[in-house]
Amino acid sequence: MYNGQAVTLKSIENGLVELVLDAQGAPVNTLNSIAMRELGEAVEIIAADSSITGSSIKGLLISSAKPAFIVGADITEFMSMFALPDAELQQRLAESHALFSRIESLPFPTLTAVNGMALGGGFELALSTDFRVLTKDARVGLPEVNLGIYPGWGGTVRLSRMIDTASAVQWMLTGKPQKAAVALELGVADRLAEEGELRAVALELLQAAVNGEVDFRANRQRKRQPIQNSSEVKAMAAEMAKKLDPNYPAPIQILEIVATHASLPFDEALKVETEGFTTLAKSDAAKSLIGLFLNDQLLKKKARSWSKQAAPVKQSAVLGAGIMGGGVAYQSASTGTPILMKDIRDEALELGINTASGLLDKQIEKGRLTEEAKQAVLGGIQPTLSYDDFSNVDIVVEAVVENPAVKASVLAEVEKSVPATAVLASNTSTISINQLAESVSRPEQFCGMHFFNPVHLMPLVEVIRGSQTSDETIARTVAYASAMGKTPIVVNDCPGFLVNRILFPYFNAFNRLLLDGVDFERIDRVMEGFGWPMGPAYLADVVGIDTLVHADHVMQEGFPVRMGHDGDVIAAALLDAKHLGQKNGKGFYEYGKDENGRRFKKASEKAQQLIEDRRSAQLELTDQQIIDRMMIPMCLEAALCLEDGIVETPAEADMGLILGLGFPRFRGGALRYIDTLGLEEFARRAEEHQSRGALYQLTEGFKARLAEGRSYY
Ligand code: T1G
Repeated sequence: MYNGQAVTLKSIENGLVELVLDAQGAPVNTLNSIAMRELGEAVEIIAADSSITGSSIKGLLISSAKPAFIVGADITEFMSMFALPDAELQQRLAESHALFSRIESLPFPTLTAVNGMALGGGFELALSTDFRVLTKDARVGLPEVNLGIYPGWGGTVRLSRMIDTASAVQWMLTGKPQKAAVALELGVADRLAEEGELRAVALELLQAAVNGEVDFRANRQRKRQPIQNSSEVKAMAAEMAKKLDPNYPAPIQILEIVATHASLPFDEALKVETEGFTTLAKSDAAKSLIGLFLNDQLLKKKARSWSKQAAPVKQSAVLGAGIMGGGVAYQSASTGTPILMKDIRDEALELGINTASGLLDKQIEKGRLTEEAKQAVLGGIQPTLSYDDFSNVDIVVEAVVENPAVKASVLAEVEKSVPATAVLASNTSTISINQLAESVSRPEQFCGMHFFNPVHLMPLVEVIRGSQTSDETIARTVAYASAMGKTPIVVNDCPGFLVNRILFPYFNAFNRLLLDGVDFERIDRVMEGFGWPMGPAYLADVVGIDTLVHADHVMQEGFPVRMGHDGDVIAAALLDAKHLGQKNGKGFYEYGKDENGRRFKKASEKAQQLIEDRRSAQLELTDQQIIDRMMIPMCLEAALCLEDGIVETPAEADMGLILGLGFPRFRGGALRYIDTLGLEEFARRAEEHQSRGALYQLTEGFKARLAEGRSYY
């Protein structure tokens, strides 16, 4: 009947026809323009045939020939539509609505068989049929909110009329794939089937509907009726909207349009959905969030490419059982790579094992792990005080104290005990990889492997290439990081590597603002309003003032012009006053518990006084000027890291900041932020603050881009 590149229509048993999604040459089925066109053509054939009296077609089954049903619209292609004028974008959406409504008005029962995943537009297609049968391990959902948009092909209307509206709103607000059992319980799935029985169960239900044993028209009516308790929906939506972050417009819009179209007839409700969609599609947040999805795909591709070249890592080892070493041991063992955990003191080893055990207990409490699995993971960590068992180790992560001499001696020592092919990787956060490479006899097999604290939560691992590091070493280290469930980014050696190098101009700018008389509580409020999880003063307390001062010296030596000599005047003064930050309860803020045991954080008068004693100006700045003063040095350093070849792509630079620092996702990263402002506007703002030091100097590469109008994405 119809054979396309992505869609096949064939006649099966008893007057049933089947639409099979199977995008040729693609890893997954997406509803790209080819698939949508072919779906339309195939549905037209069905509709034309069924309009003829005595048509043989009695029912329609939609299925997939791939391991997953459909993962959604093709994001890259769909995003390109966002540049269209509103009216044209709305017209495109209306065409998709028309296709789904065409399916919904066929004169016989229709059913979708879902295997694997039905997400976004794929799930919206499934919602347009009368019935849905899912495999028990299938997942369905509407993840569009993660992209800064919302379902644009009728999902906000159909789902909120097929299940209770509160659940429908939760599905759309969280964007999470939902279990098949939940879909069945809520009524958006009609049957569940074992993996190998999906087709049989689907055809049985479809045949029952064809035979009139199940009323398919009732399902259609349910979708087309306005929501009964629409006034309660409006009240619920208004209440929920108050708790949402205004920096992310999509969840707010979802609540608004569901509340608006709840009481409307079906076709008018679709129009409300379409009108609201175009506003969101053009938002900066949508551009940034879709950009992050595409960045993530790039990082996955690069990690897969490295991993393909890598020799396997069957046995690893970590030197140092402290917070980082214990975290590496836990992460390695809990993702299936057995690891030796070496230290020089029994107590340290005990602490490392207890840390891992505590993390596993938390997994058990959450019902994600059994006691037996916990023991298996702990069995994958072999504590040791010697190198005796290092003869079959494939990679060693050095995570001893942040002291160059100690690291150098430990690396030289362990190298004698491991196979000649083993990789040595240092978890150092501030010491030059090239410098440490001088302590080993096989520098080509040495690199950096910088985890972020806490290791089990922070996704990023910087894999740092020294000047002599071989590709094999990088490949093996990337493969091991990926096997640990981490996101590796390969960077070249320089002070601070990628993330800390970009972070320090931000801290230096903060220091400059304090000396210019701006209050640190206000700076924190402004930067948290910008979207950072913590303002710079709070972040400094969490990182640790001593750590900050130490790292700042490394950055000052590395980049004397930009990273200034007054970069840490305030932090050094806090350190002198024994204000170490959260670790000893006082830094910029004081931390403790009040008489009711409630934690408090309040500005430290001592900190305020020592800042006042060092203040050299009293500038009156607007909030936007504070944001510019903080963000411009960070963005320029990211630009410089790209120009200096520390990182290969804007995507990797931005993902490093998102994953390593918690850079606000809706802003997409430092280089995305420059693009959002526009290079000219960014340059104008940098010019405004030139007098506050070299941190605001435009880089040569930036100037070239500015002259050519070449954005970062
Ligand atoms: N568009 C294009 N390619 C996609 C894609 C998509 N939506 N989803 C996955 N891919 C590709 C991906 O690039 C990779 O390709 C391969 O599939 C495997 O992906 C109108 C507007 C589905 C959970 O947001 O969340 O529908 O690199 O490596 O880890 O209302 O991909 O192998 O060449 O990530 O197993 C809504 C996005 C779209 C789902 C699978 N849908 N995708 O994860 O594999 S908007 C989504 C994912 C929409 C409508 C709206 C994940 C996954 P390659 P992968 P995975």
